[in-house]
Amino acid sequence: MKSKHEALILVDIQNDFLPGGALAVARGDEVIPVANRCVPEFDNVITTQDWHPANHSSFASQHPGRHIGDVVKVGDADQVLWPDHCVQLSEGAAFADALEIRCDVAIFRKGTDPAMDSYSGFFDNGHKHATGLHEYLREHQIKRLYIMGLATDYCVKYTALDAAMLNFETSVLIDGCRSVSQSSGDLEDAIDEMKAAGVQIIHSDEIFS
Ligand code: VGL
Ligand code: ZN
Repeated sequence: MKSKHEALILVDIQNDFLPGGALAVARGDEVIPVANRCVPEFDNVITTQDWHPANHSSFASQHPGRHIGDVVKVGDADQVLWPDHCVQLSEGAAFADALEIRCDVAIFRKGTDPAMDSYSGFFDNGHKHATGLHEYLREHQIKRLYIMGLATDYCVKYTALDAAMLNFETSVLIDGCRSVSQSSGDLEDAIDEMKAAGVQIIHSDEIFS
């Protein structure tokens, strides 16, 4: 059992990121049994939930003539265009059915502003608006974070980078993550970037030792 100063953050384990979903991550369903093994070890379990309005500016459908995967300017920011996904209240936005989370889990929703995307569970991509996760962790005197979920190279990475920047001792449970990118180089880059920021990359078995 982990101490009360430690928390598990389950990033975006939602139907649309699973095989068959709108923004399917290859083998994304494989993170679920890892999460289900880890959850009982923690007093503090937090989930993030990608939670977009139907007209979200990260959706290629909102940019006539542009395609999924294109990068466009939204305001000052570069925005990768995605298929419509995780629309508020849709089945795709719901947590995976097989995910065994207790009713006391804290949920932080992100990507709710139509004009700004939010990969991190802490801040939007412009670092202007906070989700409340940082305050929540401070109030609960959490010092150490274990992060896993979907996707390694987007929401897991940016959540972990912000966690480290905010001075949490941060570990990513890498066997509990899957990446959007199909090219192994991009995944390696994401891992290197997290390590360089002081994030530990560990296997979930290590939390049981
Ligand atoms: C994510 C792309 C768009 C993620 C969310 O959860 O990694 N990726 N929205
Ligand atoms: Zn999204």
